[in-house]
Amino acid sequence: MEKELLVYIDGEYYPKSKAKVSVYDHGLLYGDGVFEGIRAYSGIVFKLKEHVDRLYRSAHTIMLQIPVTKEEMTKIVLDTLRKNNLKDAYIRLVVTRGIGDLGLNPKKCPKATIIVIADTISLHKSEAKEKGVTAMLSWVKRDPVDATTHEIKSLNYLNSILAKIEANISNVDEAICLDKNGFICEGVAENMFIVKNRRIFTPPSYTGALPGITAEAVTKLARKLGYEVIEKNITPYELFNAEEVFFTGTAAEVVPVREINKRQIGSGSPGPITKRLMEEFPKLVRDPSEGTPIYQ
Ligand code: PXG
Repeated sequence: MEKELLVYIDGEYYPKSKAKVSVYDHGLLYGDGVFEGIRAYSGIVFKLKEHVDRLYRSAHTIMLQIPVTKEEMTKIVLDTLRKNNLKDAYIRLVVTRGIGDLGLNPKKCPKATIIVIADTISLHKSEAKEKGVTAMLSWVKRDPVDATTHEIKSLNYLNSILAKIEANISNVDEAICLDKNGFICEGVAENMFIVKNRRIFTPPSYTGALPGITAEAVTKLARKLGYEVIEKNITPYELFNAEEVFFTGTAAEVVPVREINKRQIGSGSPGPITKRLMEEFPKLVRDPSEGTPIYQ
């Protein structure tokens, strides 16, 4: 039998099948917590520092005291990868408000719960990614930039899940959420970019999108390759008439979009700028200067 993966919970490692949290944990009862989805490629954790920094910013915003320092958290992530002998991995870092009682008052939760899951990830490119994915504009609007905004990477993902359900029942690969003014915001777990006249546009952060770490890395990469990247409000009309549309995200990486609400995007297959970024991205994520080595 294959050895079970080990999951870190509050200072201990448990085999995957025994890794459990209390039913009184406010992460479960109220979605009260924050998380990060991180990837490691060929022994390097891509942008680990940026993910840990964002986790602490999310926690700070919801006044969740993480009981370890950023340095300790970084070591916990690396140790979990080492325990599992992983080089290519998907890492889920979760901090919940911790165990409380059945009232929502966070005062009842004396200590946050820290969970690190490091699992394997298949690196095979899906056919959808090569051809481009289909998407739809969802009726589910992104929350405005107030308490439940996606700028906070919180455990409240019902907004994204509802949009994903619509994509599933409509038989398309992904859903795109608009902001409350009707401008393009982001995918369910991806940021969005469009290409027009060789220039790249992406929605501004005040639409309530998560400030994506992949989006930032891809923006820098695109600028290095000589493309202009501009933050601007994007309308559905501009999206439908873009030459190219692509998503970015830790799980998604760089993914071309070929159809939105049955309108063909550009030529209907991945455009030259998206293809160029998809070509360069695997090199970027394996660049030691862009991440943290697991084994040194
Ligand atoms: N928007 C939202 C709402 C997200 O949740 C992104 C954009 C892309 O951000 P990054 O920093 O990853 O480039 C996300 C990322 C999961 C999972 O397991 C979710 C994300 C990332 C990885 C895994 O659902 N969300």
